[in-house]
Amino acid sequence: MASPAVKKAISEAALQYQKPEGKVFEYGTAGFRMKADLLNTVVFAVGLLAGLRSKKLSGQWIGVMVTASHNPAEDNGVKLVDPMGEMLEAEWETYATKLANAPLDKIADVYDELVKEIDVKMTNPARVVFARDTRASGSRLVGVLNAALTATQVEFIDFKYMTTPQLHYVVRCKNTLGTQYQYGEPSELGYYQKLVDSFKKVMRGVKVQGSLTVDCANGVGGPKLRELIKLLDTPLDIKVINDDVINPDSLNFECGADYVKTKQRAPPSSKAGPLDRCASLDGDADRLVYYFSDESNVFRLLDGDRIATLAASFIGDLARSAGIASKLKIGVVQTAYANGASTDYIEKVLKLPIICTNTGVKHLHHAALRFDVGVYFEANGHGTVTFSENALKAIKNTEPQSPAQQRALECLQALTDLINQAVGDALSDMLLVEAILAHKGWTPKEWLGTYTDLPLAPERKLESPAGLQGKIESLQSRYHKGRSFARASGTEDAVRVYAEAASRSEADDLATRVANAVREAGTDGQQA
Ligand code: 16G
Ligand code: MG
Repeated sequence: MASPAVKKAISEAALQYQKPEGKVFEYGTAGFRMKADLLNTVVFAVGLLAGLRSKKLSGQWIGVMVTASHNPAEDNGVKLVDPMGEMLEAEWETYATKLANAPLDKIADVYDELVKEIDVKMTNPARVVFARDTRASGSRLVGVLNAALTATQVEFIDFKYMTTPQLHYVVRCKNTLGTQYQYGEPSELGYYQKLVDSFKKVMRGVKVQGSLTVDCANGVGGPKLRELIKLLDTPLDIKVINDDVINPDSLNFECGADYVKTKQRAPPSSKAGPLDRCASLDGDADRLVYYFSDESNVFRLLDGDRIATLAASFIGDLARSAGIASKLKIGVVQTAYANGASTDYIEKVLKLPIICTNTGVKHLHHAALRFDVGVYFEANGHGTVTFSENALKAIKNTEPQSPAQQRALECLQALTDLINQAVGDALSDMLLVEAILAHKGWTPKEWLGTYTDLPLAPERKLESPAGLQGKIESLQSRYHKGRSFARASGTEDAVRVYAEAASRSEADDLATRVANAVREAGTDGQQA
């Protein structure tokens, strides 16, 4: 039971805020995300829950990230990070939803009911770390978070501005400190140091060709990338663009990974020449896509599917050179958004098993843990590689019989540090891609040449219910290599329609027909 003093403190603190009328909140794939001015009471509830989660887990550190990722500048959001840097356990999403919807004059009672329902030992310590992206509303929301944590007597550390993956890293470091699994120093500097040291080890004896232009979405990734570059005194020529965090409206505006992926074009601000490597981060730097324009100035995208195939092929080759391939189960995790050509390539050329999961990092991450080396990426650029304990042991304990084997083992070892295993991380993924391209001696054109994407139609958004699988399947069977699906968005009030086929016109046609079928099934659906 919560003490009367704590309940009183919660009630008093809560009354400073006003709950938006008639709004129902739901903790979804991206936590809570909406217009920033609606978020005060939601953030307050998340602060209360973070403390409870920590107490429930015997005082382990829990993270709270205030960000709305690739959304427009006027939005914001908040999500919880579990002790190993993973997404909040699914069952707790419902508790978050419950607290966020509690009327303010009852919130202390709902808190107390949750304490009983979850069976939280209130005498346990509670510890929380939090950070935010560069949105103007962030400081107000962090103030609200502070009020909730103070009311419930939670120990906390404010890490100020951080990328989402940096906060995940810090949470994992805090909870592994002093153990044999210590993940790194729990500080921003510790994060850079780990990346820089491991990148140098991976890069021993190889050189990066040409330069890389990185579009930072005018978000928190910009200043953080600049910090990283300062410490990376290697011959990596990185040109930073779209790193304006002063003008609040520039965030994600005509730039960033989401813009590039959905519009299938480079940000207008990009000055890169033909065949130059380019990359875009999203607003909180947990998504990464690459691209370039070819000799005919045609835009070429290298998205999450491409990063997955690149990483899987490289790690597979290294495992073979290191003589440990037979000990490791390497696999790839994708969602239905993965281009069919990438799936074919992984199965037929790389000969690796694939797991297909629902959209959302938590689903991919959990599936990846079923492999010794689990490469997971969403097509939109969220992803990373996980290494099992068995993999880490095999890499560490194998006695090399030749210099080549030794080099492969060293490289794998360094990769386990370079890759952020807590969560997908655009900065870490970027160094991974740069290292692999350098090892392979590949230009982006050679990377693109590994297979040919099936054409896809631009995504359709509809406001009506899904659930038309049979109809969709019969429609897609009429097209050569046709594949389509519709799903309810977890971040917007919309249904998304995806379609690919052997040619662009067939993909467009299929998308239109599926969209119509969804619309007919809906009440008053309309294309957005
Ligand atoms: C969230 C998810 C992302 C997913 C996207 C789908 C995380 C950290 N983020 O941004 O993985 O691709 O939602 O959005 O899990 P949608 O449901 O609106 O299509
Ligand atoms: Mg993001």
